[in-house]
Amino acid sequence: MAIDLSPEQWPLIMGILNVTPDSFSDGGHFNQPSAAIERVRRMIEEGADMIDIGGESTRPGAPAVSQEDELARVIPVIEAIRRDSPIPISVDTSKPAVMRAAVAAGASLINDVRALQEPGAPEAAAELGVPICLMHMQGQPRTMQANPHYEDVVEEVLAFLLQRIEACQGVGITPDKVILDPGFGFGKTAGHNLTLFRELGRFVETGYPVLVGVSRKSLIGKLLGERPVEERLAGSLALATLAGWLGAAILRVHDVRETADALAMCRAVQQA
Ligand code: 7PJ
Repeated sequence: MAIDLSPEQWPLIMGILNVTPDSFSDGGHFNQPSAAIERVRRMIEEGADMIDIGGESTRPGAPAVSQEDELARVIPVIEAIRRDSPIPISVDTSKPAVMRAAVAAGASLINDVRALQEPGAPEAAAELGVPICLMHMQGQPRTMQANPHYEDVVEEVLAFLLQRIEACQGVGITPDKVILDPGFGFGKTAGHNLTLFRELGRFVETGYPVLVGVSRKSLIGKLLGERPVEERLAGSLALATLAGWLGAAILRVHDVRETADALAMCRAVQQA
């Protein structure tokens, strides 16, 4: 099913389904299609507008995954979800072959934390014609948190994303297909993340839909005195509400029901 990105529907909830053996907050629970289906059905009941499926762990320090492994993790799960429900599926990948196979299996959005910088990725996205989320990352997952540095984090992240949009246009990806994401936690200190969050309006002002992913991230753990990942729900909801208030189009979250409740409050106040 195609994703409706019209602003009347914002913010949409993207429920996270990790099919990696090592994701930091729900790792290894959902890599059997049957377990994944149960989890997805639950997220749909709870109010998810789409499901994001990723087979490459991009948490800090995570090792690279081969194309074969990524395909083997992701494609059977996409096929199983597609047989079970019409919920829109996003595929979290940087690899052109995975993009192609995922869309053939029923995915209708590409979520690329490398913003189509892998060889062949822009061409694959153009050919597939689905919306594409371009995310900013400084460095690579294995080393990105070692020593993040910016002169001006907002200007640099914005400039990167605008440059990636140009690259997309160069291969024929039209502006209506582009979603932007500042990439919270990807080569950023807590201070960088907070500045980007405060200035989210700068990204929203570009006119492109903005995706925000902060659910359970270490930024929240840090701000709450090294809070473990299972105890970051309230912090995640506060940031989800703020992101909704600031104009985010899509929130990528683990806790769908709670986020839907928080956003209902946000929407009610905005529409009063
Ligand atoms: C993000 C993502 C994010 C987008 C991950 C985690 C790490 N994709 N994939 N934005 N984060 N677009 O969930 O903590 O922030 S994986």
